[in-house]
Order: sequence, then structure tokens, then C-alpha cells
Amino acid sequence: MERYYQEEIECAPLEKIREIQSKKLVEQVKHVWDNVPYYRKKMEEKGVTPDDIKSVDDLHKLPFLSKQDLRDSYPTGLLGVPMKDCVRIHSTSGTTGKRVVAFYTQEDVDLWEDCCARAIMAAGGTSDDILQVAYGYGLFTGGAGLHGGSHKVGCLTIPASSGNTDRQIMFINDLKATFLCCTPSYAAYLGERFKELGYKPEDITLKAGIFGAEAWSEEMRRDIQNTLGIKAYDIYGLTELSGPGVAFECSEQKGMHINEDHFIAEIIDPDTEEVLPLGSEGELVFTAIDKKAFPMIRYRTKDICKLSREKCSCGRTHIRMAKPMGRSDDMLIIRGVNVFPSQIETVLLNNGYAANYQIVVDRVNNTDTLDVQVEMTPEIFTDNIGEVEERQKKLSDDLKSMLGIKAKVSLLAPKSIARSEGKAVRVIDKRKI
Ligand code: DLL
Repeated sequence: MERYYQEEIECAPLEKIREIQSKKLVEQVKHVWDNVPYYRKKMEEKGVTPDDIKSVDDLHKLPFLSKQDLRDSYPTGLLGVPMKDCVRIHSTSGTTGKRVVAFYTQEDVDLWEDCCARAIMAAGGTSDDILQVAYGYGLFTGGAGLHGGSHKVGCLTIPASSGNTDRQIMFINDLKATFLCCTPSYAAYLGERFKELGYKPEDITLKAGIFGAEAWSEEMRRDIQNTLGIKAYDIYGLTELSGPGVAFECSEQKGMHINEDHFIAEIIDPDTEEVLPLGSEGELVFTAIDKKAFPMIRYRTKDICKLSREKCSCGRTHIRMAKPMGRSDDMLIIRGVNVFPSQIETVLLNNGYAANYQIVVDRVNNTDTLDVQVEMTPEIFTDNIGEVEERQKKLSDDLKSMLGIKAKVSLLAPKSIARSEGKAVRVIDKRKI
């Protein structure tokens, strides 16, 4: 039986959703015009005023916000309420430039936690569940978001935070945890550790996991589900929009429902900024229509994906986003060809390898080189050179047919690549160093 945290809104007819969105959008634009001089200036430059925004159909008239705008207005330039009305910040660990600092009022925290509660119940969670949060706590939004959602559902929450893998396993076993929330790469690592310790999937008390914060393939989902003996659900979000729970998977496990009563999604062509029709692949843009402290309007996420309004068997009516292929800034251009790390992951996992790999890109004599380094699993480990070469060739051929370019493959001994406790670092691009 499908369970909902807020059934009325999660299953509302489309007309009702659009009515809510229009009402909230009009209010949000006024709020920003009155309280965020940085965005007001952008609106003035584009010749648009709050009077021009009467419904969601007018959304396209508004200017975009980009990561650069967030850096330029660091730390408080996009704040929509007095600082004294805020109760919390979170921040991203941006690799370049300044961090993003997102602010929250108590109402903003509440709506964020509601979104996470919806995700937990969509994955089958109830107040009978014991939910271990192994996302990092602190400035990262993963820990706090799922923790708050878990409380709202009434689960017993284990705030384990990330890392300390054997302690994670001890709590799961001793407290008979039924839900695990962490990054997919950490879930894979926990699965590997359970196996090393001699556990079979049926010995593990977990029944479901809610994994996100990084791109992961369907093949990785299959592996995690098999090793932990669980159903693995995807969850999406970003700090600028509160954190996890912007979108989440339901029992159908086919795309994530975007919480449309809080966020309006658009897909644009990243080069021309033109809004693309439903079903097209492009950059995901979000407008947060009721978050007041950090009100993001038409925020360009850089995530590449598609939207669908296909009817869902779970009964939810909110639009679904496909698994993001990756970020436009993660996309590698190798010898002129676009390559997403997730495509490489698919080939590796379909050949029976685990998601312990690294992609090293370099430029030698003005030519890009692509070296895919992947660990052999303990089951297939061999030091027979002929066999290793044969396996490398098979992978290289499969990568060629997936990507259209030649890649060197290096098979490594088990445990040669460092495991990640949070977001995995898959790509080392030496051309940028
Ligand atoms: O990663 C929030 C989050 C925490 C989501 C826990 C899910 C679970 P940031 O650190 O700001 O926030 O990173 C946001 O991570 O723009 C995507 O590129 C990527 N991302 C997040 N969820 C997914 C997902 C959190 N399910 C950035 N699939 C986003 C693919 C994801 N990429």
C-alpha cells in the first residue's frame, strides 16, 4: 500500500498544483523585489516588474540566477529577510571560488523537512522504522535534512553521520535499523564491508535506503540492492534550494517526483537559455516559491536531465525528473566528444566490476588521453597477465562502443582506490591542474 506524508498535495490534480504555484510565485516575486536589491536590479535590467508576473505562465520573463550570482553576492547579498529572522545556515563545499551560504527561517526548515518526510514515506517508511542517517552532519545539508524528515515521520533516528564504517555496521545490527540514508557510493562501501565481514543480504536488517547527493547509475542501484538486500531509492536536492528532498523516488522507482508545491522546474538549453518543451534533455532550472530567507528564482543548477508528466502508478501527480546524467560542469570533453562519468560507470558495472573506479584525463602531445582505472573485485582478482590484458581489452572495446572514443583501461588490485564516505571523487582531470 502506497503511503504519503501529505497525500492531499502530493496527489493533487495538475490544475490545483498550477493554481498553488501561480499564487506563490506572484507573492515570491513581490517578496524578492521588496527585499533583495540584488535580484531587483536584475529584474530592472530585464525590464520586468512584479506587475508582469500574474501566473506560472509568466515565469519565463524573469531573469536567471547562476552560481556566479551566488558568489558575487556572498555571503548575504541574496538574503530575503533580516538576519535575525533566520535560524540556520548550510553551505556547500564548492571546489572553486567562494562557498555558497544558504539561510533558513524556521518556516523554511519546516518545509524542507516536510519534503524529506515525503521522501521517507514514499520509500515505505513509517513511525515503526529505525532510520540511520549516514550522510554528513554539519554544513552539508544531507544529515540535517534527512534527520528532520525522519523525526517528522516519527522514525527512531540514528544520527550516525558519515564515516566510521564498522560503527555504522554495529548500530545497524544492534539496533536493527531498517532504513539507511547516505550517498550511493558510501552505501556501496557499506555493502562491501558487510560482505567482507561475512554477512549475506538476508542477514542485514535494512529494508530500504534513500541515496543521493551524487550521480549514480541504474547498475549501481542494482548492485547496492543486491549486496544489502534492500530497495534503493534516489533522492535529489541542492543546498541553494534547501537540500535533499527537492525531488524523490516512489515505489515505481522511475524518476523522482519534484515537490511542485514548493519548487517549479524548467528545462533550458544551457547555451541559448531557451526554455525547452517537456521531455527534452537540458539544464534543470528551479524556482523556490515559498522559501523566504534564501529565495532562489530561476536558479540554474547545471544538472542535465529530463522531465516527464507521465502518470505514475504511485498516485502522486507531481512532475518527475529523470536521474541526472551528471552536471554540465562534470561533463568531460575528450577529443571533442562529450563524456559523462555515469556512462563509464554503466559499462564497468555491466561487466561485473564494482563502483570502485577513477577516471584520469590528461593531455599528452596536444591529444587528450582517457585512462579508466577500475579495481578487480576479490572474486575476479588474478595476477595472470594474459587474463588481465584480455579483461582490459574487453572493457576498452565496450567503452569505445558506449562513448565513441578509445579509452585506456587499467585493472587494479582490490582496495587500491580510496573509498568515499560522502560524495565520491571519480574524475581527475590533469588538464586543469
Ligand atoms: O547534495 C543535497 C543532497 C543531500 C541531495 C543528500 C540528496 C541527498 P549539494 O551539496 O549542494 O546538495 O549538491 C547539489 O549534487 O546540483 C547535483 O549535481 C548533485 N546531486 C544531488 N542529488 C543528486 C542525485 C546536496 N540524486 C548537487 N543524483 C546537485 C545526481 C545529485 N546528482
